[in-house]
Amino acid sequence: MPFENYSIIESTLREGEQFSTATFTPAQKLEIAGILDDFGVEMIEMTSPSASPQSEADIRAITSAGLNARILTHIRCNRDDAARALDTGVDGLDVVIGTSPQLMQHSHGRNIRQIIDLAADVMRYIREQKPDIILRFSTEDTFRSRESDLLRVYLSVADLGLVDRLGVADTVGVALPTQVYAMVGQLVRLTGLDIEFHGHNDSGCAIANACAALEAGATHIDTTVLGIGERNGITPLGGLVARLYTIRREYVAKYKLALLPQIDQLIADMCQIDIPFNNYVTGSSAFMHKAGIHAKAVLADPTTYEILKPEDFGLSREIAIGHRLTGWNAMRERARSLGLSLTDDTVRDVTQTVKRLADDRPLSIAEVDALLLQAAGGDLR
Ligand code: HCA
Ligand code: CU
Repeated sequence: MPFENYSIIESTLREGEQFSTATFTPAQKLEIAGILDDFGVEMIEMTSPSASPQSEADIRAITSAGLNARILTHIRCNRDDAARALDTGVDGLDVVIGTSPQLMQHSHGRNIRQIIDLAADVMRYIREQKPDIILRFSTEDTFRSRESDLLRVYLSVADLGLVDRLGVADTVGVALPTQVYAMVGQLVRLTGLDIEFHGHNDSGCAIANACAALEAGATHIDTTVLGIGERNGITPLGGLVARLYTIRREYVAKYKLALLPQIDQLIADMCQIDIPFNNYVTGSSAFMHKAGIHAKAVLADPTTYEILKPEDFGLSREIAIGHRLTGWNAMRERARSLGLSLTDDTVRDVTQTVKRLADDRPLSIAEVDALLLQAAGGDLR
Protein backbone atom coordinates (compact mmCIF):
# COMPACT_ATOMS: atom_id res chain seq x y z
CA MET A 1 0.00 0.00 0.00
CA PRO A 2 1.95 3.00 -1.27
CA PHE A 3 0.67 5.72 1.07
CA GLU A 4 0.14 3.80 4.26
CA ASN A 5 3.66 3.43 5.45
CA TYR A 6 5.73 6.45 4.56
CA SER A 7 7.89 8.80 6.61
CA ILE A 8 8.65 12.48 6.23
CA ILE A 9 12.29 13.51 6.36
CA GLU A 10 11.92 17.14 7.33
CA SER A 11 14.89 19.03 5.94
CA THR A 12 14.15 22.64 6.93
CA LEU A 13 17.29 22.46 9.07
CA ARG A 14 19.39 21.28 6.09
CA GLU A 15 17.93 22.00 2.65
CA GLY A 16 15.94 24.84 4.24
CA GLU A 17 19.11 26.44 5.58
CA GLN A 18 20.23 26.71 1.96
CA PHE A 19 17.34 29.12 1.26
CA SER A 20 18.44 32.65 0.46
CA THR A 21 17.21 34.30 3.68
CA ALA A 22 17.54 31.40 6.11
CA THR A 23 20.21 31.66 8.83
CA PHE A 24 18.75 30.00 11.88
CA THR A 25 20.21 30.74 15.31
CA PRO A 26 20.79 27.82 17.70
CA ALA A 27 17.64 28.78 19.62
CA GLN A 28 15.63 29.00 16.39
CA LYS A 29 16.85 25.56 15.32
CA LEU A 30 15.69 24.10 18.62
CA GLU A 31 12.33 25.80 18.21
CA ILE A 32 11.95 24.51 14.64
CA ALA A 33 12.97 20.97 15.57
CA GLY A 34 10.64 21.07 18.57
CA ILE A 35 7.55 22.11 16.64
CA LEU A 36 8.28 19.69 13.78
CA ASP A 37 8.65 16.93 16.32
CA ASP A 38 5.37 17.94 17.90
CA PHE A 39 3.75 17.93 14.45
CA GLY A 40 4.96 14.35 14.16
CA VAL A 41 7.54 14.22 11.38
CA GLU A 42 9.47 10.99 11.64
CA MET A 43 12.92 12.35 10.81
CA ILE A 44 14.69 15.69 10.94
CA GLU A 45 17.67 16.24 8.67
CA MET A 46 20.37 18.72 9.70
CA THR A 47 23.24 20.43 7.93
CA SER A 48 26.56 18.60 7.95
CA PRO A 49 28.80 19.24 10.96
CA SER A 50 31.56 19.87 8.43
CA ALA A 51 29.73 23.03 7.27
CA SER A 52 30.82 25.15 10.26
CA PRO A 53 31.58 24.85 14.00
CA GLN A 54 28.13 26.18 14.91
CA SER A 55 26.48 23.64 12.61
CA GLU A 56 28.22 20.89 14.54
CA ALA A 57 27.21 22.39 17.91
CA ASP A 58 23.61 22.69 16.72
CA ILE A 59 23.45 19.00 15.80
CA ARG A 60 24.73 18.07 19.24
CA ALA A 61 22.13 20.32 20.89
CA ILE A 62 19.29 18.78 18.92
CA THR A 63 20.40 15.18 19.30
CA SER A 64 20.35 15.72 23.06
CA ALA A 65 16.97 17.50 23.11
CA GLY A 66 15.04 14.26 23.65
CA LEU A 67 12.85 14.48 20.54
CA ASN A 68 10.88 11.57 19.16
CA ALA A 69 11.99 12.26 15.58
CA ARG A 70 15.18 10.59 14.42
CA ILE A 71 17.93 13.12 13.83
CA LEU A 72 19.91 12.76 10.62
CA THR A 73 22.73 14.72 9.13
CA HIS A 74 23.50 15.13 5.47
CA ILE A 75 27.09 14.64 4.32
CA ARG A 76 29.25 14.35 1.26
CA CYS A 77 30.54 10.92 0.38
CA ASN A 78 33.90 10.96 2.12
CA ARG A 79 35.43 9.53 5.29
CA ASP A 80 36.23 12.89 6.88
CA ASP A 81 32.65 14.13 6.71
CA ALA A 82 31.44 10.74 7.91
CA ALA A 83 33.83 10.71 10.88
CA ARG A 84 32.73 14.14 12.06
CA ALA A 85 29.06 13.27 11.61
CA LEU A 86 29.38 9.96 13.47
CA ASP A 87 30.85 11.80 16.42
CA THR A 88 27.76 14.01 16.87
CA GLY A 89 25.46 11.25 18.07
CA VAL A 90 22.97 11.44 15.19
CA ASP A 91 20.63 8.54 14.51
CA GLY A 92 21.40 8.48 10.81
CA LEU A 93 23.61 9.66 7.98
CA ASP A 94 22.37 10.77 4.57
CA VAL A 95 25.30 10.40 2.20
CA VAL A 96 25.18 11.97 -1.25
CA ILE A 97 27.36 12.12 -4.37
CA GLY A 98 26.65 13.60 -7.79
CA THR A 99 26.28 11.23 -10.75
CA SER A 100 25.16 13.50 -13.60
CA PRO A 101 27.76 14.37 -16.26
CA GLN A 102 27.51 18.00 -15.08
CA LEU A 103 28.30 17.20 -11.45
CA MET A 104 30.88 14.51 -12.18
CA GLN A 105 32.80 17.10 -14.18
CA HIS A 106 32.30 20.23 -12.08
CA SER A 107 31.53 19.05 -8.54
CA HIS A 108 33.92 16.24 -7.62
CA GLY A 109 35.74 15.19 -10.81
CA ARG A 110 35.22 11.43 -10.35
CA ASN A 111 33.97 8.94 -12.92
CA ILE A 112 31.39 6.22 -12.24
CA ARG A 113 33.96 3.55 -11.40
CA GLN A 114 35.58 5.87 -8.87
CA ILE A 115 32.18 6.81 -7.41
CA ILE A 116 31.35 3.14 -6.89
CA ASP A 117 34.68 2.49 -5.16
CA LEU A 118 34.40 5.57 -2.99
CA ALA A 119 30.83 4.76 -1.99
CA ALA A 120 31.85 1.23 -1.01
CA ASP A 121 34.75 2.55 1.05
CA VAL A 122 32.66 5.18 2.86
CA MET A 123 29.69 2.86 3.50
CA ARG A 124 32.02 0.19 4.93
CA TYR A 125 33.77 2.75 7.09
CA ILE A 126 30.47 4.07 8.51
CA ARG A 127 29.13 0.60 9.25
CA GLU A 128 32.36 -0.42 10.96
CA GLN A 129 32.17 2.61 13.21
CA LYS A 130 28.43 2.44 13.97
CA PRO A 131 26.76 -0.83 13.01
CA ASP A 132 23.34 0.44 14.09
CA ILE A 133 23.24 3.85 12.46
CA ILE A 134 20.53 4.49 9.85
CA LEU A 135 22.46 4.75 6.60
CA ARG A 136 21.25 6.22 3.35
CA PHE A 137 23.10 6.55 0.07
CA SER A 138 21.85 8.97 -2.57
CA THR A 139 22.88 10.11 -5.99
CA GLU A 140 22.67 13.84 -6.59
CA ASP A 141 21.09 15.05 -9.83
CA THR A 142 19.61 11.60 -10.42
CA PHE A 143 17.37 12.72 -13.25
CA ARG A 144 20.14 14.14 -15.42
CA SER A 145 22.36 11.12 -14.79
CA ARG A 146 22.67 8.35 -17.39
CA GLU A 147 20.36 5.52 -16.42
CA SER A 148 23.04 2.89 -16.98
CA ASP A 149 25.40 4.82 -14.67
CA LEU A 150 22.72 5.11 -12.01
CA LEU A 151 21.92 1.43 -12.05
CA ARG A 152 25.58 0.49 -11.76
CA VAL A 153 26.00 2.80 -8.77
CA TYR A 154 22.77 1.89 -6.97
CA LEU A 155 23.09 -1.85 -7.53
CA SER A 156 26.68 -1.97 -6.38
CA VAL A 157 25.82 0.01 -3.25
CA ALA A 158 22.78 -2.18 -2.59
CA ASP A 159 24.92 -5.32 -3.06
CA LEU A 160 27.19 -4.20 -0.22
CA GLY A 161 24.29 -5.03 2.06
CA LEU A 162 25.17 -2.08 4.29
CA VAL A 163 22.64 0.67 3.57
CA ASP A 164 19.05 0.96 4.79
CA ARG A 165 17.84 3.36 2.18
CA LEU A 166 18.63 4.65 -1.29
CA GLY A 167 17.89 8.27 -2.18
CA VAL A 168 16.71 9.69 -5.48
CA ALA A 169 17.23 13.43 -5.92
CA ASP A 170 15.69 15.74 -8.49
CA THR A 171 18.32 18.34 -7.72
CA VAL A 172 17.38 20.81 -10.45
CA GLY A 173 13.61 20.26 -10.51
CA VAL A 174 13.60 18.81 -14.01
CA ALA A 175 11.81 15.48 -13.50
CA LEU A 176 8.25 14.67 -14.51
CA PRO A 177 6.03 12.53 -12.27
CA THR A 178 6.14 9.71 -14.83
CA GLN A 179 9.96 9.68 -14.72
CA VAL A 180 10.00 9.68 -10.92
CA TYR A 181 7.48 6.85 -10.88
CA ALA A 182 9.59 4.79 -13.28
CA MET A 183 12.89 5.39 -11.49
CA VAL A 184 11.57 4.74 -7.98
CA GLY A 185 9.61 1.68 -9.14
CA GLN A 186 12.74 0.27 -10.74
CA LEU A 187 14.81 0.72 -7.59
CA VAL A 188 12.12 -0.82 -5.40
CA ARG A 189 11.97 -3.87 -7.66
CA LEU A 190 15.73 -4.25 -8.09
CA THR A 191 16.93 -3.59 -4.56
CA GLY A 192 14.04 -4.11 -2.15
CA LEU A 193 15.48 -1.28 -0.06
CA ASP A 194 13.65 1.73 1.36
CA ILE A 195 13.61 4.56 -1.18
CA GLU A 196 13.70 8.28 -0.42
CA PHE A 197 12.67 11.03 -2.83
CA HIS A 198 14.04 14.58 -2.70
CA GLY A 199 12.56 16.91 -5.30
CA HIS A 200 13.21 20.54 -6.17
CA ASN A 201 10.46 22.78 -7.45
CA ASP A 202 12.08 24.75 -10.28
CA SER A 203 9.35 23.80 -12.73
CA GLY A 204 6.50 23.26 -10.28
CA CYS A 205 6.40 19.46 -9.97
CA ALA A 206 7.88 18.95 -6.51
CA ILE A 207 4.66 17.87 -4.83
CA ALA A 208 3.43 15.82 -7.79
CA ASN A 209 6.82 14.14 -8.01
CA ALA A 210 6.80 13.29 -4.30
CA CYS A 211 3.35 11.80 -4.75
CA ALA A 212 4.49 9.80 -7.79
CA ALA A 213 7.45 8.52 -5.78
CA LEU A 214 5.11 7.26 -3.05
CA GLU A 215 2.83 5.66 -5.62
CA ALA A 216 5.83 3.79 -6.98
CA GLY A 217 6.75 2.50 -3.54
CA ALA A 218 9.02 5.17 -2.03
CA THR A 219 9.08 5.05 1.75
CA HIS A 220 10.54 8.46 2.59
CA ILE A 221 9.85 11.97 1.29
CA ASP A 222 12.00 15.03 1.94
CA THR A 223 10.17 18.25 2.74
CA THR A 224 10.88 21.69 4.13
CA VAL A 225 8.50 24.14 5.72
CA LEU A 226 7.03 26.37 2.97
CA GLY A 227 9.32 24.45 0.59
CA ILE A 228 12.33 26.66 1.35
CA GLY A 229 15.68 25.53 -0.01
CA GLU A 230 18.21 26.23 -2.75
CA ARG A 231 16.68 28.52 -5.40
CA ASN A 232 12.91 28.10 -5.06
CA GLY A 233 13.19 25.04 -2.87
CA ILE A 234 11.71 21.57 -2.60
CA THR A 235 8.45 19.78 -1.76
CA PRO A 236 6.75 21.84 0.96
CA LEU A 237 5.63 20.07 4.11
CA GLY A 238 2.15 21.63 3.95
CA GLY A 239 1.81 20.91 0.24
CA LEU A 240 2.69 17.25 0.65
CA VAL A 241 0.26 16.97 3.54
CA ALA A 242 -2.49 18.64 1.47
CA ARG A 243 -1.80 16.31 -1.46
CA LEU A 244 -1.97 13.15 0.69
CA TYR A 245 -4.97 14.39 2.67
CA THR A 246 -6.94 14.82 -0.52
CA ILE A 247 -6.18 11.24 -1.55
CA ARG A 248 -7.26 9.94 1.85
CA ARG A 249 -7.41 11.92 5.05
CA GLU A 250 -6.19 8.93 7.09
CA TYR A 251 -2.84 9.10 5.30
CA VAL A 252 -1.98 12.24 7.28
CA ALA A 253 -3.89 11.43 10.47
CA LYS A 254 -0.59 10.65 12.16
CA TYR A 255 0.37 14.35 12.04
CA LYS A 256 -0.90 17.22 14.21
CA LEU A 257 -2.39 19.13 11.30
CA ALA A 258 -3.60 22.05 13.40
CA LEU A 259 0.05 23.01 14.00
CA LEU A 260 0.66 23.67 10.31
CA PRO A 261 -0.38 27.38 10.32
CA GLN A 262 1.94 28.05 13.26
CA ILE A 263 4.80 26.14 11.62
CA ASP A 264 4.48 27.99 8.31
CA GLN A 265 4.24 31.36 10.08
CA LEU A 266 7.25 30.58 12.25
CA ILE A 267 9.49 29.89 9.26
CA ALA A 268 8.08 32.84 7.30
CA ASP A 269 8.93 35.13 10.24
CA MET A 270 12.38 33.64 10.74
CA CYS A 271 13.17 34.04 7.03
CA GLN A 272 11.48 37.47 6.79
CA ILE A 273 9.17 36.36 4.02
CA ASP A 274 5.39 36.27 3.64
CA ILE A 275 3.48 33.05 3.36
CA PRO A 276 2.53 33.10 -0.35
CA PHE A 277 -1.15 34.07 -0.83
CA ASN A 278 -1.77 30.83 -2.73
CA ASN A 279 0.09 28.56 -0.36
CA TYR A 280 -1.39 25.13 0.32
CA VAL A 281 -3.62 25.33 3.42
CA THR A 282 -2.04 28.42 4.97
CA GLY A 283 -2.12 30.96 2.12
CA SER A 284 -4.41 33.92 2.83
CA SER A 285 -6.79 32.89 0.05
CA ALA A 286 -6.68 29.10 0.59
CA PHE A 287 -10.17 29.02 2.11
CA MET A 288 -11.58 32.23 0.65
CA HIS A 289 -14.71 31.98 -1.48
CA LYS A 290 -15.77 34.89 -3.62
CA ALA A 291 -18.19 34.47 -6.52
CA GLY A 292 -21.87 34.45 -5.55
CA ILE A 293 -22.53 30.96 -6.90
CA HIS A 294 -19.55 29.54 -5.02
CA ALA A 295 -20.57 31.29 -1.81
CA LYS A 296 -24.13 29.97 -2.10
CA ALA A 297 -22.99 26.38 -2.56
CA VAL A 298 -20.32 26.53 0.16
CA LEU A 299 -22.84 27.93 2.62
CA ALA A 300 -25.13 25.02 1.84
CA ASP A 301 -22.33 22.42 1.95
CA PRO A 302 -18.61 23.32 2.17
CA THR A 303 -17.56 20.18 0.29
CA THR A 304 -18.99 21.69 -2.90
CA TYR A 305 -15.84 23.80 -3.28
CA GLU A 306 -13.49 22.62 -0.55
CA ILE A 307 -11.39 19.48 -0.79
CA LEU A 308 -9.63 20.22 2.50
CA LYS A 309 -11.51 21.06 5.69
CA PRO A 310 -10.10 24.28 7.13
CA GLU A 311 -11.10 23.25 10.66
CA ASP A 312 -8.81 20.20 10.42
CA PHE A 313 -5.95 22.69 10.26
CA GLY A 314 -7.32 24.98 12.95
CA LEU A 315 -8.49 27.45 10.29
CA SER A 316 -11.83 28.75 9.09
CA ARG A 317 -13.25 29.61 5.71
CA GLU A 318 -14.04 33.12 4.62
CA ILE A 319 -16.67 34.38 2.26
CA ALA A 320 -15.85 37.65 0.55
CA ILE A 321 -18.97 39.70 -0.06
CA GLY A 322 -18.02 43.31 -0.75
CA HIS A 323 -17.39 42.91 -4.48
CA ARG A 324 -19.27 43.00 -7.78
CA LEU A 325 -19.45 39.19 -8.08
CA THR A 326 -21.27 38.89 -4.77
CA GLY A 327 -24.57 37.05 -4.40
CA TRP A 328 -27.59 37.45 -2.22
CA ASN A 329 -27.21 34.12 -0.39
CA ALA A 330 -23.88 35.23 1.04
CA MET A 331 -25.40 38.61 1.88
CA ARG A 332 -28.32 36.93 3.68
CA GLU A 333 -25.86 34.82 5.67
CA ARG A 334 -23.96 37.95 6.65
CA ALA A 335 -27.18 39.65 7.77
CA ARG A 336 -28.05 36.59 9.88
CA SER A 337 -24.62 36.55 11.48
CA LEU A 338 -25.19 40.19 12.45
CA GLY A 339 -28.49 39.19 14.04
CA LEU A 340 -30.56 41.04 11.45
CA SER A 341 -33.75 39.51 10.10
CA LEU A 342 -34.22 41.00 6.68
CA THR A 343 -36.76 39.94 4.09
CA ASP A 344 -35.35 38.25 1.00
CA ASP A 345 -36.38 41.25 -1.09
CA THR A 346 -34.43 43.60 1.17
CA VAL A 347 -31.36 41.37 1.03
CA ARG A 348 -31.62 41.31 -2.77
CA ASP A 349 -31.83 45.12 -2.81
CA VAL A 350 -28.75 45.48 -0.63
CA THR A 351 -26.94 42.96 -2.86
CA GLN A 352 -27.70 45.08 -5.92
CA THR A 353 -26.48 48.20 -4.10
CA VAL A 354 -23.23 46.46 -3.17
CA LYS A 355 -22.72 45.31 -6.76
CA ARG A 356 -23.31 48.81 -8.10
CA LEU A 357 -20.97 50.46 -5.61
CA ALA A 358 -18.35 47.72 -6.01
CA ASP A 359 -18.20 48.38 -9.74
CA ASP A 360 -16.17 51.44 -8.68
CA ARG A 361 -14.13 49.74 -5.93
CA PRO A 362 -14.51 46.76 -3.58
CA LEU A 363 -16.32 47.49 -0.32
CA SER A 364 -14.90 46.67 3.08
CA ILE A 365 -16.87 44.34 5.29
CA ALA A 366 -17.64 47.33 7.54
CA GLU A 367 -19.18 49.15 4.58
CA VAL A 368 -21.30 46.12 3.67
CA ASP A 369 -22.41 45.77 7.29
CA ALA A 370 -23.37 49.45 7.35
CA LEU A 371 -25.61 48.94 4.30
CA LEU A 372 -27.24 45.88 5.91
CA LEU A 373 -27.81 47.75 9.18
CA GLN A 374 -29.26 50.69 7.30
CA ALA A 375 -31.61 48.31 5.47
CA ALA A 376 -32.60 46.71 8.75
CA GLY A 377 -33.43 50.13 10.13
CA GLY A 378 -35.61 50.65 7.08
CA ASP A 379 -37.31 47.29 7.60
CA LEU A 380 -37.95 47.93 11.23
CA ARG A 381 -39.66 51.23 10.59
C1 HCA B 1 22.61 19.40 -1.87
C2 HCA B 1 21.93 18.62 -2.95
C3 HCA B 1 20.67 17.94 -2.60
C4 HCA B 1 20.87 16.59 -1.97
C5 HCA B 1 19.65 15.75 -1.86
C6 HCA B 1 19.80 14.42 -1.16
C7 HCA B 1 19.94 17.77 -3.96
O1 HCA B 1 22.21 20.55 -1.65
O2 HCA B 1 23.54 18.88 -1.26
O3 HCA B 1 20.82 14.16 -0.55
O4 HCA B 1 18.84 13.64 -1.22
O5 HCA B 1 18.95 18.47 -4.20
O6 HCA B 1 20.43 16.98 -4.75
O7 HCA B 1 19.86 18.75 -1.77
CU1 CU C 1 18.18 19.61 -2.60
